Amino acid sequence: MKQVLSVQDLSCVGKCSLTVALPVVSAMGCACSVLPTTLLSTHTGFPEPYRRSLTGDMDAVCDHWQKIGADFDAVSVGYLCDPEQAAAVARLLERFGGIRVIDPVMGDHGKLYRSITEAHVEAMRTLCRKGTVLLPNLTEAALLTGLPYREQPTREQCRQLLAGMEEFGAETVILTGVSRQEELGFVGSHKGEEFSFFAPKVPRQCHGTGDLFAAVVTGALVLGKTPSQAATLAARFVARVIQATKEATPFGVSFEGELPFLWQELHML
Ligand code: PXL
Repeated sequence: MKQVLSVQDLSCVGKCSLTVALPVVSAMGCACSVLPTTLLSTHTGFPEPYRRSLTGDMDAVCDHWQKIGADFDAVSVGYLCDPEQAAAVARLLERFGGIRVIDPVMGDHGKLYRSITEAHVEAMRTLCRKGTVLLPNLTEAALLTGLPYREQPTREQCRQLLAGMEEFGAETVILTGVSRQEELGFVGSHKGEEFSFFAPKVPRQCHGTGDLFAAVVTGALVLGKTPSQAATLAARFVARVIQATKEATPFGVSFEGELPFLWQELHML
């Protein structure tokens, strides 16, 4: 069985990060190990969550894994709380192998999430240099590359963002949340070759969908699918999940009932 390690926060209420990666990766038939980087009572979309950083525990956890011979076919990195945590994850990626999927979660719609600083952005630039696959949204790609943020970039502007992100050295870059008039999708490049996918836009802002996308991409890649297949499956799954979510709230999306779709579509590829 393929072994995935998911490295991100454990937000106890409000589906995102580990609470979506675990069920999704498992539903795809892969084993999902976890390294919670911070314990939060909720994600930061709720006011004033309780939080306890686990940055100081990460190296000791990795030491133990190395002792018992644990290793992974893919490591998937999501939301990190501070620059020190990004440095600890960079050390982890030196020790454990496989495909490194990095979602540089820092903001959306042109704005940083609460508590993300310029030092954090700089630490994420360093971390991105260790990725095989980078999954920035438009906001994160603009922040990381220094290019201007645009709500609806043209094809050429997407290409410039992709080219800027490619300079971090990853094989694959997928720009997520690319908005056109009536459509939403992604634009990617794999070893310089472009691919994209767009679906009709559902006018609903749902929390945690980027984390779902990253989990599906990781599962599909570790099972040997191409980056284009993996990202298209992820986008179709997320579109269904948004459709199934009747009311967008910070508690999260209704992805559970769509897991059989994910399994079926995965096995049709
Ligand atoms: O879904 C991204 C995410 C993950 N984890 C935490 C967050 C966010 C976005 O706000 O706050 C803690």
